[in-house]
Amino acid sequence: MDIKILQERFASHKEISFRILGDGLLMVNINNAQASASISLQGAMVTNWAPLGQQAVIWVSDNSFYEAGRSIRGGIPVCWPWFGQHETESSFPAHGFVRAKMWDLDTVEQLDNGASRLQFSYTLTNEDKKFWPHECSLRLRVTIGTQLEIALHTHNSGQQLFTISEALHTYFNISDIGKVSVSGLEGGDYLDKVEDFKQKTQQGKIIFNGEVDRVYLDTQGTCRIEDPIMKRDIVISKKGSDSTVVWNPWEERSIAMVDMGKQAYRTMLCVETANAARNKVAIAAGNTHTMQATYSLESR
Ligand code: TA6
Repeated sequence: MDIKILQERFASHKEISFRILGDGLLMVNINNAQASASISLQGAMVTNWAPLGQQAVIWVSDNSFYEAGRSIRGGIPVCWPWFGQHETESSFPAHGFVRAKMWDLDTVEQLDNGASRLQFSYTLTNEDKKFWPHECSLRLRVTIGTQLEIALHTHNSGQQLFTISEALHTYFNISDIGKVSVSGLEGGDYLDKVEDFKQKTQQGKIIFNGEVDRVYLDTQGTCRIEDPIMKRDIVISKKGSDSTVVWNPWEERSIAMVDMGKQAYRTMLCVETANAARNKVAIAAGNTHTMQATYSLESR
């Protein structure tokens, strides 16, 4: 996908612009009356969203790489067609393979309510067949306004049912991990990846004083990241998702990740809209499955 082709194709849309980041990542910037955002065409990854007058809601590491084939650390990675490690092939990339692939930007719409709606698609290549031998098409619809809405559509265009796990692996920008809490998952069962996937039940709100890496199962409700320092709640609602992943790497894991940095974990928190573990999704031939997350801010 060439920047000049995109600039010509969407020349009438004054609310978007294109630029090259790092050593060649093609980005689309959106500035409308309600918000600003940035999306990398590699992975169709939202790397920034801020409603007008608000601090950034999406976090990206200061040490992130911006290079072809490597997922940016932060933003909203699209994990598909599996979440986490592949079930049987340890050599396969974690979180699937589409987050490091070039997607197409197909349409840009200016909605009546002032939001901008961009639709991306990824067409699997022959090379991808070694990871995923099924006929299917993938679309991501991003709506940028006072809310951010992300919808991931998987269409099974083949003759056989297939099963996926998936996540919108969103990194949220917070004041300090020691000061925030997450509500909405109270009483939920979760797999604790820090204790070898041991199943536990969430008691009260989630607070953070060490590494947290949990897959909450059978959870369809709205979550909130409550941030008393930034005086805001980040409200996370969803459709078509039965799992919610909560992750903060804490200091030791943060230091071990070359694209994170020693203190980076203090100002980020992942609350991911997902279908994972026993919530994997079977998609019959000819059917389309949609998983959608919507983010909004409320003052505290
Ligand atoms: O969603 C949490 C998690 O599965 C963690 O276990 C950690 O691996 C994180 O994703 C980041 O994964 P990545 O492959 O992007 O480094």
